[in-house]
Amino acid sequence: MKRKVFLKTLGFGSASLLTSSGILSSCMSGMNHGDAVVPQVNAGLFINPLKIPKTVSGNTSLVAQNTSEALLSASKVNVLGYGDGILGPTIRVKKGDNVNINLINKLSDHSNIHWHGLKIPADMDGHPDQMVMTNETFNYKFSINQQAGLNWYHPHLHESTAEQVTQGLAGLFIVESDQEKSLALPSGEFEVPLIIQDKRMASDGTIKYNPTMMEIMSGYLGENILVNGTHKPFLDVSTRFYRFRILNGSSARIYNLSLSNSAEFYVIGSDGGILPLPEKVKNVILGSGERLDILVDFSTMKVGEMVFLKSETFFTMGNAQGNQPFEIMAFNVKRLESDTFKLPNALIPVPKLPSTSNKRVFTLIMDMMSSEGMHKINGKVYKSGRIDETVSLGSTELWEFDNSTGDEAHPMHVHGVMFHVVSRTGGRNAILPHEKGWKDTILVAPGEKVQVSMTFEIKGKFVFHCHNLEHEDDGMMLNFEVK
Ligand SMILES: [Cu+2]
Repeated sequence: MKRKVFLKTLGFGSASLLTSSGILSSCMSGMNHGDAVVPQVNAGLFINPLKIPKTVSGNTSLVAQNTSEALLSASKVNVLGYGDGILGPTIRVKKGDNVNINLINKLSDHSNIHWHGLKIPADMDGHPDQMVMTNETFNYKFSINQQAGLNWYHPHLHESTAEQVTQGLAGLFIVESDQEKSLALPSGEFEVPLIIQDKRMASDGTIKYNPTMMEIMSGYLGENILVNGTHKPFLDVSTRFYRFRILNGSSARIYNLSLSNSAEFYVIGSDGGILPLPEKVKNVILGSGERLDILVDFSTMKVGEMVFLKSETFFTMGNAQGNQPFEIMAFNVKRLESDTFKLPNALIPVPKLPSTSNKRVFTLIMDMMSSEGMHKINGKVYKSGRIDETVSLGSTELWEFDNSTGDEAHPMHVHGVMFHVVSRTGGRNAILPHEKGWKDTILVAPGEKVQVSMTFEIKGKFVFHCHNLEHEDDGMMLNFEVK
């Protein structure tokens, strides 16, 4: 919700806000995460076949529009999408390809597209200043000069990204390469995209987005978990390896992904591509905007068995998150199949970045008395046109996200680069298995300081921000210019 709209619902005009801080503070006193009403994820049977978004090339048109989809029942409800139904197609390109995509905006509001994870020119990146108005078309044209990986696309508007994404505007953007092909990873029907999103819904399935002030702080969590727009989905699998390409496309919800039979699985990639080595894990905590590339070996399971992808509890990400374990989707082991796939010992080497002592520190705070947004980076909320940081083209820098005094998790995303995670101190105190490759979004838990290192190869104006979309819309975003 736009802050000015939110203030109206509290009964304050923005003009009266500065003089009514006493009223505002008494209204908010005692408000903390412990008070946040966190909806419990609904139980139910996993009876809906998993929908798979259609795949298109990098020469296409995306029509952002009002459309409809059956979500909770057989009857369709209004949603947003980049075509017919919720979400958008999976765009699949190869390293070296030229991409030419028209965004046709048929929404009643302005929109744009941010290509999350793509290293492309600043004027194609979907900066919040680059709006595509109703009934206008924008031609996104760029070439793909990066390693294979799972990226995604979504609107990027200051103050209303969360609403458009939650209503359905998001899709996957997969980059392939010959190097990746040489690994002979499971492909075709054995490579399955999973866009995990939580939604708050009316009983007919209509998606609701109207966060309260507490939810702007804690994140707007939904009681329904959808995968690729499918509620309570199942997938029939055979006794072999599958590759799952997972996006946490939720506005705020963090998942602690695991398998219900406690089986180990292999992380082979994260935001920016394939890891140097497969990492055997039992669970991965994934924040909003982060991606995960995993291999699951169903040959260890019996035909007739059902195993769930689930989210376990966790207690490291603030009081609103992780309180409840829940199932996300079911895998029905249906067919016996021999598998020729062998897990490689090594995957794709990740080049080292030059070491650097150029360091910037970004302190993440929440300021409930703020007359602007509550979520601040170095004491500031987002302001269009103000350049907050200037970076030299070609330089390598260390950026530290300091959440040591915070009590909410912040998945911090930097546009226009891929970074390496250099250190995490406090909190979980480690670089986690899925953080050992290229990343563009890093989950910074309460109590943590995380340092990332990156080389700025593209000039122009970009943003970096928290990918908890309620926090982002509240202003937790700054501009930086590379020149
Ligand atoms: Cu945040």
